[in-house]
Amino acid sequence: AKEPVRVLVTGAAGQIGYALVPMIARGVMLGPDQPVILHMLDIPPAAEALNGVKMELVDAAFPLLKGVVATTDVVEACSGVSVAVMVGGFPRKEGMERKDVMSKNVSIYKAQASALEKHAATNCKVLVVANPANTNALILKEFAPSIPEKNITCLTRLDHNRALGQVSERLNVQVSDVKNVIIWGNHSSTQYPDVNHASVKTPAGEKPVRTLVADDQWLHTDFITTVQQRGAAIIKARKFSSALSAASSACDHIRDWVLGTPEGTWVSMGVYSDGSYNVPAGLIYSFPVTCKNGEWSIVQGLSIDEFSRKKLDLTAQELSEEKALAYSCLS
Ligand code: NAX
Repeated sequence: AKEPVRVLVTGAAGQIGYALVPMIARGVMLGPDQPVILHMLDIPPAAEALNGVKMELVDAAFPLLKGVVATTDVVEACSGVSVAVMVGGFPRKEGMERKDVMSKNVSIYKAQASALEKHAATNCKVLVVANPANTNALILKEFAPSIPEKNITCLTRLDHNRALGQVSERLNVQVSDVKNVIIWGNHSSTQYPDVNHASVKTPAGEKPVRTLVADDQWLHTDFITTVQQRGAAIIKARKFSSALSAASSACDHIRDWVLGTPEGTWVSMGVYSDGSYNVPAGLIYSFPVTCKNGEWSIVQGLSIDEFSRKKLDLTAQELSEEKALAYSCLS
Protein backbone atom coordinates (compact mmCIF):
# COMPACT_ATOMS: atom_id res chain seq x y z
CA ALA A 1 0.00 0.00 0.00
CA LYS A 2 1.18 3.54 -0.73
CA GLU A 3 2.26 5.86 2.09
CA PRO A 4 -0.26 8.66 2.68
CA VAL A 5 0.52 12.07 1.17
CA ARG A 6 -0.06 15.15 3.30
CA VAL A 7 -2.10 17.78 1.47
CA LEU A 8 -2.53 21.30 2.83
CA VAL A 9 -5.64 23.35 2.08
CA THR A 10 -5.58 26.90 3.44
CA GLY A 11 -8.86 28.78 3.81
CA ALA A 12 -10.38 25.34 4.31
CA ALA A 13 -13.43 26.66 6.18
CA GLY A 14 -14.44 28.76 3.15
CA GLN A 15 -16.63 27.97 0.18
CA ILE A 16 -14.00 26.47 -2.10
CA GLY A 17 -12.47 24.59 0.81
CA TYR A 18 -15.80 22.96 1.57
CA ALA A 19 -16.07 21.68 -2.01
CA LEU A 20 -12.38 20.79 -2.30
CA VAL A 21 -11.60 18.72 0.77
CA PRO A 22 -14.09 15.92 0.00
CA MET A 23 -12.73 15.71 -3.54
CA ILE A 24 -9.20 15.28 -2.20
CA ALA A 25 -10.40 12.72 0.34
CA ARG A 26 -12.08 10.73 -2.44
CA GLY A 27 -8.92 10.53 -4.54
CA VAL A 28 -9.99 13.00 -7.22
CA MET A 29 -6.76 14.97 -6.85
CA LEU A 30 -4.07 12.33 -6.37
CA GLY A 31 -5.73 9.21 -7.67
CA PRO A 32 -8.01 6.47 -6.33
CA ASP A 33 -5.12 4.45 -4.88
CA GLN A 34 -3.35 7.28 -3.07
CA PRO A 35 -4.13 7.64 0.66
CA VAL A 36 -4.07 11.21 1.97
CA ILE A 37 -3.79 13.11 5.23
CA LEU A 38 -5.57 16.45 5.02
CA HIS A 39 -4.10 19.52 6.69
CA MET A 40 -6.68 22.28 6.90
CA LEU A 41 -5.71 25.82 7.88
CA ASP A 42 -7.95 28.77 8.57
CA ILE A 43 -7.87 31.85 10.81
CA PRO A 44 -9.17 31.96 14.41
CA PRO A 45 -12.58 33.51 13.60
CA ALA A 46 -13.23 30.48 11.37
CA ALA A 47 -11.85 27.88 13.79
CA GLU A 48 -15.23 26.57 14.86
CA ALA A 49 -16.48 26.25 11.28
CA LEU A 50 -13.22 24.52 10.39
CA ASN A 51 -13.79 22.02 13.14
CA GLY A 52 -17.26 21.41 11.70
CA VAL A 53 -15.69 20.55 8.35
CA LYS A 54 -13.35 18.14 10.14
CA MET A 55 -16.38 16.50 11.81
CA GLU A 56 -18.02 16.02 8.41
CA LEU A 57 -14.85 14.50 6.96
CA VAL A 58 -14.85 12.00 9.81
CA ASP A 59 -18.56 11.32 9.25
CA ALA A 60 -18.05 10.68 5.54
CA ALA A 61 -15.72 7.74 6.37
CA PHE A 62 -13.57 8.19 3.27
CA PRO A 63 -11.47 5.03 2.85
CA LEU A 64 -8.47 6.97 1.49
CA LEU A 65 -8.47 9.57 4.26
CA LYS A 66 -5.87 8.54 6.83
CA GLY A 67 -5.96 11.63 9.02
CA VAL A 68 -7.19 15.20 9.37
CA VAL A 69 -5.33 18.11 10.92
CA ALA A 70 -7.57 21.16 11.41
CA THR A 71 -5.63 24.09 12.77
CA THR A 72 -5.15 27.84 12.93
CA ASP A 73 -1.41 27.37 13.43
CA VAL A 74 0.42 27.88 10.15
CA VAL A 75 3.48 25.87 11.24
CA GLU A 76 1.40 22.85 12.19
CA ALA A 77 -0.56 23.23 8.96
CA CYS A 78 2.55 23.27 6.75
CA SER A 79 4.50 20.51 8.49
CA GLY A 80 5.39 17.66 6.17
CA VAL A 81 3.00 18.58 3.36
CA SER A 82 3.86 17.51 -0.20
CA VAL A 83 1.02 19.41 -1.84
CA ALA A 84 -0.18 22.85 -0.72
CA VAL A 85 -3.36 24.38 -2.11
CA MET A 86 -3.52 28.00 -1.01
CA VAL A 87 -7.18 29.04 -1.03
CA GLY A 88 -7.10 31.37 2.00
CA GLY A 89 -6.75 35.06 1.46
CA PHE A 90 -8.25 38.46 1.99
CA PRO A 91 -11.16 39.14 -0.37
CA ARG A 92 -11.77 42.52 -1.93
CA LYS A 93 -14.72 44.14 -0.22
CA GLU A 94 -16.84 46.88 -1.67
CA GLY A 95 -15.22 50.28 -1.46
CA MET A 96 -11.75 48.87 -0.70
CA GLU A 97 -8.76 50.22 -2.56
CA ARG A 98 -6.80 47.77 -4.67
CA LYS A 99 -3.70 48.63 -2.74
CA ASP A 100 -5.30 47.78 0.61
CA VAL A 101 -6.39 44.35 -0.60
CA MET A 102 -2.97 43.75 -2.12
CA SER A 103 -1.27 44.77 1.09
CA LYS A 104 -3.31 42.28 3.16
CA ASN A 105 -2.57 39.44 0.76
CA VAL A 106 1.11 40.30 0.49
CA SER A 107 1.48 39.97 4.24
CA ILE A 108 -0.48 36.68 4.30
CA TYR A 109 1.55 35.15 1.45
CA LYS A 110 4.86 36.38 2.82
CA ALA A 111 4.19 34.67 6.16
CA GLN A 112 2.86 31.47 4.63
CA ALA A 113 5.82 31.30 2.23
CA SER A 114 8.23 31.23 5.16
CA ALA A 115 6.22 28.55 6.95
CA LEU A 116 6.11 26.37 3.83
CA GLU A 117 9.79 26.86 3.20
CA LYS A 118 10.71 25.78 6.71
CA HIS A 119 8.19 23.04 7.36
CA ALA A 120 6.81 21.51 4.15
CA ALA A 121 8.29 18.36 2.63
CA THR A 122 11.13 18.91 0.17
CA ASN A 123 9.79 19.24 -3.35
CA CYS A 124 6.35 20.34 -2.08
CA LYS A 125 4.14 21.43 -4.97
CA VAL A 126 2.26 24.67 -4.36
CA LEU A 127 -0.93 25.86 -6.07
CA VAL A 128 -2.22 29.33 -5.26
CA VAL A 129 -5.97 29.78 -5.81
CA ALA A 130 -6.65 32.89 -3.73
CA ASN A 131 -6.82 36.17 -5.63
CA PRO A 132 -4.90 37.97 -6.90
CA ALA A 133 -3.70 34.42 -7.65
CA ASN A 134 -0.72 35.14 -9.93
CA THR A 135 0.69 37.85 -7.71
CA ASN A 136 0.08 35.95 -4.48
CA ALA A 137 2.05 33.09 -6.05
CA LEU A 138 4.83 35.49 -6.99
CA ILE A 139 5.06 36.81 -3.43
CA LEU A 140 5.09 33.24 -2.14
CA LYS A 141 7.95 32.47 -4.51
CA GLU A 142 9.94 35.52 -3.47
CA PHE A 143 9.66 34.71 0.22
CA ALA A 144 10.35 31.01 -0.10
CA PRO A 145 13.64 31.16 -2.01
CA SER A 146 14.60 27.60 -1.14
CA ILE A 147 11.46 26.16 -2.76
CA PRO A 148 12.29 25.62 -6.44
CA GLU A 149 10.43 28.18 -8.55
CA LYS A 150 9.10 25.31 -10.68
CA ASN A 151 7.12 24.18 -7.65
CA ILE A 152 5.08 27.37 -7.29
CA THR A 153 2.07 27.81 -9.54
CA CYS A 154 -1.33 29.47 -9.64
CA LEU A 155 -4.74 28.34 -10.82
CA THR A 156 -5.93 29.26 -14.31
CA ARG A 157 -7.26 25.78 -14.97
CA LEU A 158 -10.76 26.96 -14.08
CA ASP A 159 -10.54 29.51 -16.90
CA HIS A 160 -9.15 26.79 -19.18
CA ASN A 161 -12.03 24.48 -18.31
CA ARG A 162 -14.52 27.31 -18.83
CA ALA A 163 -13.09 27.80 -22.33
CA LEU A 164 -13.46 24.07 -23.07
CA GLY A 165 -17.04 24.29 -21.82
CA GLN A 166 -17.90 27.24 -24.05
CA VAL A 167 -16.50 25.55 -27.17
CA SER A 168 -18.32 22.33 -26.32
CA GLU A 169 -21.64 24.14 -25.92
CA ARG A 170 -21.17 26.17 -29.08
CA LEU A 171 -20.34 23.15 -31.24
CA ASN A 172 -22.63 20.79 -29.41
CA VAL A 173 -19.83 18.29 -28.80
CA GLN A 174 -18.69 16.51 -25.66
CA VAL A 175 -16.36 18.62 -23.53
CA SER A 176 -14.02 15.64 -23.28
CA ASP A 177 -13.57 15.77 -27.06
CA VAL A 178 -12.28 19.37 -26.96
CA LYS A 179 -8.62 20.04 -26.15
CA ASN A 180 -5.71 22.45 -26.27
CA VAL A 181 -7.40 25.74 -25.60
CA ILE A 182 -5.00 28.13 -23.86
CA ILE A 183 -5.40 30.71 -21.13
CA TRP A 184 -2.63 33.26 -21.35
CA GLY A 185 -1.68 35.63 -18.57
CA ASN A 186 -3.47 36.79 -15.47
CA HIS A 187 -6.40 35.10 -13.72
CA SER A 188 -8.38 38.30 -14.17
CA SER A 189 -10.53 39.89 -16.82
CA THR A 190 -7.43 40.62 -18.94
CA GLN A 191 -6.67 36.92 -19.40
CA TYR A 192 -6.63 35.80 -23.02
CA PRO A 193 -8.56 32.61 -23.81
CA ASP A 194 -7.08 31.41 -27.12
CA VAL A 195 -8.57 28.73 -29.41
CA ASN A 196 -6.11 29.13 -32.27
CA HIS A 197 -4.49 25.76 -31.55
CA ALA A 198 -7.50 23.98 -30.06
CA SER A 199 -9.09 20.94 -31.65
CA VAL A 200 -12.12 18.67 -31.41
CA LYS A 201 -12.12 14.90 -31.74
CA THR A 202 -14.64 13.94 -34.43
CA PRO A 203 -15.42 10.60 -36.15
CA ALA A 204 -13.31 11.94 -39.05
CA GLY A 205 -10.31 12.69 -36.83
CA GLU A 206 -9.17 15.81 -35.01
CA LYS A 207 -10.43 19.08 -36.45
CA PRO A 208 -9.30 22.60 -35.52
CA VAL A 209 -11.86 24.54 -33.50
CA ARG A 210 -11.24 27.45 -35.88
CA THR A 211 -12.61 25.50 -38.85
CA LEU A 212 -15.54 24.01 -36.92
CA VAL A 213 -16.70 27.33 -35.51
CA ALA A 214 -17.59 29.09 -38.72
CA ASP A 215 -18.30 32.32 -36.87
CA ASP A 216 -14.96 34.07 -36.47
CA GLN A 217 -16.69 37.04 -34.96
CA TRP A 218 -17.92 34.94 -32.01
CA LEU A 219 -14.41 33.63 -31.36
CA HIS A 220 -13.00 37.15 -31.35
CA THR A 221 -15.67 38.68 -29.15
CA ASP A 222 -18.30 36.84 -27.09
CA PHE A 223 -16.24 33.70 -26.57
CA ILE A 224 -13.43 35.72 -25.03
CA THR A 225 -15.57 37.97 -22.88
CA THR A 226 -17.76 35.09 -21.67
CA VAL A 227 -14.71 33.22 -20.39
CA GLN A 228 -13.13 36.38 -18.95
CA GLN A 229 -16.32 37.35 -17.14
CA ARG A 230 -17.65 33.95 -16.17
CA GLY A 231 -16.69 34.47 -12.53
CA ALA A 232 -18.84 37.59 -12.36
CA ALA A 233 -21.74 35.78 -14.08
CA ILE A 234 -21.61 33.02 -11.46
CA ILE A 235 -21.67 35.57 -8.64
CA LYS A 236 -24.67 37.27 -10.21
CA ALA A 237 -26.56 33.99 -10.55
CA ARG A 238 -25.56 32.26 -7.35
CA LYS A 239 -24.83 35.24 -5.09
CA PHE A 240 -21.59 33.45 -4.22
CA SER A 241 -18.46 33.05 -6.28
CA SER A 242 -17.54 29.85 -8.13
CA ALA A 243 -16.77 27.09 -5.70
CA LEU A 244 -17.39 23.59 -7.05
CA SER A 245 -15.82 24.42 -10.42
CA ALA A 246 -12.84 26.08 -8.73
CA ALA A 247 -12.36 23.06 -6.47
CA SER A 248 -12.66 20.60 -9.33
CA SER A 249 -10.21 22.60 -11.45
CA ALA A 250 -7.72 22.75 -8.58
CA CYS A 251 -7.86 18.94 -8.49
CA ASP A 252 -7.31 18.82 -12.26
CA HIS A 253 -4.31 21.14 -11.94
CA ILE A 254 -2.56 19.06 -9.28
CA ARG A 255 -3.54 15.70 -10.79
CA ASP A 256 -2.13 16.55 -14.20
CA TRP A 257 0.99 18.09 -12.66
CA VAL A 258 1.70 15.00 -10.53
CA LEU A 259 0.43 12.23 -12.81
CA GLY A 260 1.11 13.86 -16.20
CA THR A 261 -0.91 15.22 -19.11
CA PRO A 262 -2.09 12.80 -21.82
CA GLU A 263 0.08 12.57 -24.95
CA GLY A 264 -0.81 15.39 -27.36
CA THR A 265 -2.76 17.38 -24.79
CA TRP A 266 -1.76 20.49 -22.92
CA VAL A 267 -3.36 22.42 -20.07
CA SER A 268 -3.05 25.98 -18.73
CA MET A 269 -1.10 26.72 -15.56
CA GLY A 270 0.13 29.95 -14.03
CA VAL A 271 3.90 29.42 -13.81
CA TYR A 272 7.07 31.44 -13.40
CA SER A 273 7.83 32.99 -16.77
CA ASP A 274 11.21 32.24 -18.35
CA GLY A 275 10.58 34.72 -21.17
CA SER A 276 8.85 32.22 -23.49
CA TYR A 277 6.61 33.89 -26.08
CA ASN A 278 8.27 37.20 -25.17
CA VAL A 279 6.39 37.33 -21.90
CA PRO A 280 8.56 39.24 -19.43
CA ALA A 281 10.55 36.87 -17.20
CA GLY A 282 9.82 37.13 -13.50
CA LEU A 283 6.03 37.14 -13.66
CA ILE A 284 3.71 34.29 -12.75
CA TYR A 285 1.87 34.04 -16.07
CA SER A 286 -0.49 31.42 -17.44
CA PHE A 287 0.97 29.38 -20.30
CA PRO A 288 0.08 26.17 -22.12
CA VAL A 289 2.06 23.40 -20.41
CA THR A 290 2.52 19.66 -20.62
CA CYS A 291 3.45 17.67 -17.52
CA LYS A 292 5.60 14.59 -17.14
CA ASN A 293 7.29 12.97 -14.13
CA GLY A 294 5.90 15.65 -11.84
CA GLU A 295 7.29 18.57 -13.85
CA TRP A 296 5.57 21.03 -16.16
CA SER A 297 7.12 22.51 -19.27
CA ILE A 298 5.82 25.34 -21.40
CA VAL A 299 4.64 24.22 -24.85
CA GLN A 300 7.02 25.88 -27.30
CA GLY A 301 6.75 27.01 -30.90
CA LEU A 302 3.06 27.91 -31.17
CA SER A 303 2.39 30.65 -33.67
CA ILE A 304 1.03 33.87 -32.19
CA ASP A 305 -0.92 36.10 -34.56
CA GLU A 306 -1.17 39.85 -34.24
CA PHE A 307 -4.54 39.78 -32.47
CA SER A 308 -3.17 37.35 -29.90
CA ARG A 309 0.12 39.22 -29.46
CA LYS A 310 -1.72 42.31 -28.29
CA LYS A 311 -3.74 40.28 -25.81
CA LEU A 312 -0.66 38.48 -24.46
CA ASP A 313 1.04 41.83 -23.93
CA LEU A 314 -1.96 43.50 -22.33
CA THR A 315 -2.33 40.85 -19.64
CA ALA A 316 1.47 40.84 -19.08
CA GLN A 317 1.26 44.60 -18.60
CA GLU A 318 -1.40 44.17 -15.93
CA LEU A 319 0.73 41.58 -14.15
CA SER A 320 3.75 43.88 -14.18
CA GLU A 321 1.62 46.58 -12.59
CA GLU A 322 0.32 44.14 -9.97
CA LYS A 323 3.88 43.11 -9.23
CA ALA A 324 4.91 46.75 -8.73
CA LEU A 325 1.91 47.33 -6.49
CA ALA A 326 2.74 44.22 -4.44
CA TYR A 327 6.35 45.37 -4.02
CA SER A 328 5.21 48.83 -2.98
CA CYS A 329 3.26 47.12 -0.18
CA LEU A 330 6.45 45.52 1.12
CA SER A 331 8.25 48.73 1.88
P1 NAX B 1 -14.21 32.30 1.20
O1 NAX B 1 -14.19 33.69 1.73
O2 NAX B 1 -15.44 31.49 1.29
O3 NAX B 1 -13.05 31.47 1.93
C1 NAX B 1 -11.78 31.97 2.18
C2 NAX B 1 -11.30 31.39 3.49
O4 NAX B 1 -9.96 31.82 3.71
C3 NAX B 1 -12.11 31.87 4.71
O5 NAX B 1 -12.52 30.75 5.46
C4 NAX B 1 -11.11 32.73 5.47
O6 NAX B 1 -11.31 32.69 6.87
C5 NAX B 1 -9.81 32.07 5.07
N1 NAX B 1 -8.62 32.87 5.31
C6 NAX B 1 -8.49 34.23 5.27
N2 NAX B 1 -7.24 34.59 5.59
C7 NAX B 1 -6.55 33.45 5.81
C8 NAX B 1 -5.23 33.17 6.21
N3 NAX B 1 -4.37 34.16 6.42
N4 NAX B 1 -4.87 31.88 6.36
C9 NAX B 1 -5.75 30.89 6.17
N5 NAX B 1 -7.02 31.09 5.81
C10 NAX B 1 -7.43 32.35 5.64
O7 NAX B 1 -13.68 32.40 -0.29
P2 NAX B 1 -13.79 31.30 -1.45
O8 NAX B 1 -15.02 31.52 -2.24
O9 NAX B 1 -13.53 29.95 -0.88
O10 NAX B 1 -12.57 31.76 -2.37
C11 NAX B 1 -11.24 31.64 -1.93
C12 NAX B 1 -10.30 32.41 -2.84
O11 NAX B 1 -10.29 31.86 -4.15
C13 NAX B 1 -10.65 33.88 -3.02
O12 NAX B 1 -9.46 34.65 -2.93
C14 NAX B 1 -11.20 33.93 -4.43
O13 NAX B 1 -11.04 35.21 -5.00
C15 NAX B 1 -10.34 32.89 -5.09
N6 NAX B 1 -10.82 32.34 -6.37
C16 NAX B 1 -9.90 32.02 -7.31
C17 NAX B 1 -10.22 31.37 -8.48
C18 NAX B 1 -9.17 31.00 -9.47
O14 NAX B 1 -9.54 30.45 -10.52
N7 NAX B 1 -7.88 31.24 -9.27
C19 NAX B 1 -11.63 31.07 -8.81
C20 NAX B 1 -12.53 31.02 -7.62
C21 NAX B 1 -12.24 32.05 -6.55
O15 NAX B 1 -12.87 33.25 -6.88
